[in-house]
Amino acid sequence: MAEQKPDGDVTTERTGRALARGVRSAVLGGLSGLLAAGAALGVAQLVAGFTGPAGEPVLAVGGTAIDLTPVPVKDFAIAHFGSHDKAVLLGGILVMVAIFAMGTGIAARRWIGYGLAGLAVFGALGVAAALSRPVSGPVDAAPAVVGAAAGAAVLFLLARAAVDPSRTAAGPGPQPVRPRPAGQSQGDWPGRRRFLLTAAGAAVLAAGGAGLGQVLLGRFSVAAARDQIRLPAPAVTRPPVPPGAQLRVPGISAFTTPNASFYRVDTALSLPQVPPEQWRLRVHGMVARELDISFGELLRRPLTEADITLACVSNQVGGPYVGNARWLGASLAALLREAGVRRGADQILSTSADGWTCGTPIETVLDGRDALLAVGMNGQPLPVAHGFPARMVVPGLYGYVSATKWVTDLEITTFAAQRAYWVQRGYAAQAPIKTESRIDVPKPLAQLKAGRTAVAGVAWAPHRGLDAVQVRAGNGPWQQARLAAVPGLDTWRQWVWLWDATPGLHQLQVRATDGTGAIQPARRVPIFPNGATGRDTVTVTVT
Ligand SMILES: Nc1nc2c(c(=O)[nH]1)N[C@H]1C(S)=C(S)[C@@H](COP(=O)(O)O)O[C@H]1N2
Ligand SMILES: [Mo]
Repeated sequence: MAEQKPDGDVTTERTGRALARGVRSAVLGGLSGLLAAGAALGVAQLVAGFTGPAGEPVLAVGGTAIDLTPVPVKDFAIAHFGSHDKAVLLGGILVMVAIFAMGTGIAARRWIGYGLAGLAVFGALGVAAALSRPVSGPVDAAPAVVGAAAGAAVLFLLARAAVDPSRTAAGPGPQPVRPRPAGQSQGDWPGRRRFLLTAAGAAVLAAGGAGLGQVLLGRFSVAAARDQIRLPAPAVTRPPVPPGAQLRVPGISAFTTPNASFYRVDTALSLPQVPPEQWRLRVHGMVARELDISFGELLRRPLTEADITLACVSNQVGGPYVGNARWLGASLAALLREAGVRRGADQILSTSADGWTCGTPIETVLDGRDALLAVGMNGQPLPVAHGFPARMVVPGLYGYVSATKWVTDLEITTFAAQRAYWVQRGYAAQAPIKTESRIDVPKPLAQLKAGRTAVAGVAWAPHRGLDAVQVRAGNGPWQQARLAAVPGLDTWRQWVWLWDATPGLHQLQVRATDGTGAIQPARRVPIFPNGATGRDTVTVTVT
């Protein structure tokens, strides 16, 4: 373009210098924006280290995003990212912050007001998110406010350092080109040293604030308090799980899922840290007597052991969001009887320390099943990820209508009067776990040798019990699988079928029959609004 001009040489040099200056300005602007945002987040984390985790702006924005996420997007996230959905969300937020910060930094090169406005927006979002969390107080606005102020100071100092003295005014339009001072190269610009020093200071502020904040936030961890807990012996013990519950088939799901590999599903971006000495459970609403019990009082109640399979409504056919544990807890029914449920009440609306809500039918809790206020899982205090210090577990109901973790409040009410978290988002208010079966081995697309092959897995219909499992290859006849022993009606059940595999491509299919004689439906329905149905199918090649 410049070459076409008659005064080519001068114009080319001038255009080249202008271009270099433009690129440099964009790089400096983008970098300044990133450093300002980094300092803002670092300082915010440091302040949150004093005021508490609820005000940490990235987590607050993430938590708000989760609550506002439309159901289909949430189902997509759970299906595609699984337990990594939270890491993906946080990563996405940080990428968006970085892009916004670079844009703001570049705009701030034109006029610092744009930059300050950008940081104000950034801070306001953080404040709004922090204050709208169910468990936050006014003090939780502090991290975002102080962080945004720190970011603004950093942006201002960087802008002042990086100002180009060869430009007379900060306004747009052509700028006079001044001769470069002798001995100064293209990469060397006035203010460079000052900019670099300021940038290094901002980076230290960002990293130091984040690191120190992280350490301070560690004060809120309940890991040490959990280690101190000694669970009392159960008043109602169960015999050990019968050895016959575990088939000797390599690759089959363990009958008792170890705590460390138990699936985790919840809306909590950072795990609620509820100190047991501060924990209280309030039982109120349509009751004769309100109750308010401490963790010590809960441990002094008669505790029951029970093997119960927990399943998530978001589990796809064949999916991983199901697990079985031996729980230890106080009877929920006994607690309700003590409070005296008033006539007409039909729902327990339970609330967690982080403000999530869950609606459970009172009738189900009172019908004699082992509905628990659990404190132990497989011989350990509840892991923090699974609800420490106390959670609900009710056999036969999907987790979102029964299994409140970090539970602190039970309101006795009606389904007509109150809708819980997922019910507000369209999920069914009544959600018994559907009869399901899963093929654990062989794995999908496995290459097998012809001959005797174990096809095995688990099937569940908690509280109805599991009576039969049938398997077939291709369109062959349904064959009875052998069922493992079970300790009761409330757990899943292992099954195995010895298949005489012949060469070719085969589709293996499974279906279960529950204790009422009903066969698991073949019809595929999606997770929404009350759980998926269909048959788990695995395709294998036999040679
Ligand atoms: N506080 C709280 N409790 C909760 C949830 C939640 O989001 N918050 N999710 C529920 C759902 S949908 C399921 S399936 C179970 C999962 O329990 P787990 O994570 O211990 O496997 O917890 C339930 N309890
Ligand atoms: Mo769930």
